[in-house]
Amino acid sequence: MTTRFGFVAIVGRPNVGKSTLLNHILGFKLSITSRKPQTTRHRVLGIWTENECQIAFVDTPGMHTDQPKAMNRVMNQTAEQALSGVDAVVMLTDGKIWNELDQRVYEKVRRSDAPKYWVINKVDKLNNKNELLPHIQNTVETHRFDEVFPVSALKNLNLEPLLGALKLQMPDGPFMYEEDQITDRSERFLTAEIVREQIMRQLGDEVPYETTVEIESFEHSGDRVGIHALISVERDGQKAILVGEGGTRLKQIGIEARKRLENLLDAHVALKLWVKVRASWSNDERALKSLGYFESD
Ligand SMILES: Nc1nc2c(ncn2[C@@H]2O[C@H](COP(=O)(O)OP(=O)(O)OP(=O)(O)O)[C@@H](O)[C@H]2O)c(=O)[nH]1
Ligand SMILES: [Mg+2]
Repeated sequence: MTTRFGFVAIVGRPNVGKSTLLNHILGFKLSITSRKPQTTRHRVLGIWTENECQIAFVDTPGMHTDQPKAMNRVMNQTAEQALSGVDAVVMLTDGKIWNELDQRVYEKVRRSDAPKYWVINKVDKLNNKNELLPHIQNTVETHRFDEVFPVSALKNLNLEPLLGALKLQMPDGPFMYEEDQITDRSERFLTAEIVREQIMRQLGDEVPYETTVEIESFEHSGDRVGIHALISVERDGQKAILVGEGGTRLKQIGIEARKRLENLLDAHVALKLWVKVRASWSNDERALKSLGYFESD
């Protein structure tokens, strides 16, 4: 059997639904999602295998405006680097919107030699799909895409034709991953992400962007997994909000994260969360590196 294997980068500005698209293609909730922009911070590989074709999808942080903070720089770099050496690029936008940030993403996408697919996501929010036609016509006059796919990642609408087009672009070659492998990321990484997802989802805007999660210990014993996770924030006030009155907020984060972890790990999970103040970690290159925020090394 001749097999095919290739990489596909999923790029776009924050919050357009990149991680949701990846999860729905895989049929598995791999990459964390939330209503807040800048949920994804790391490159996450999602591996999709069907019959003779394997595609490694690269989920990326949303490309946003250049901001002085080191972490924003790193997130933008991670997204841009994902464009090199891939066999196809999927650029996502949201409904009828094409704004300045989308344009900035396009400027990067344009430089790639790979086939480029424009995926217009969240079409379930439109009353009438015909509303999209003028938007598509106007945009493709000045932007070069190989094909356009209006989809709803959340509702699994129209994902098959997109996958069909991507499959055709994958070069002949051996699979790079096992057929049942779903990601290149470790259980520890996914565990830290699941805790961070709850922080993104349960807290307002002030805390999550200056929060990071490290797994201090991760121990299997029989059908139980014991996990200690350390949450770092930048200021005392953030710690107080995160912990909540009498520890209620932290407890709720732990409860929700544990449910997802038991699913992921298929085991009973004992999860302990700690919160520590570590001043300005998100603007300190060395701290970022030690926390795993440099993907290119
Ligand atoms: N209505 C609707 N909502 C969607 C769709 N796809 C994603 N969303 C929602 O959009 C929000 C952002 O989704 P994510 O998948 O986290 O977006 P992202 O592009 O990965 O965001 P960043 O990682 O922050 O760049 C979430 O609340 C999703 O549920 C869709 O097809 N329809
Ligand atoms: Mg994401």
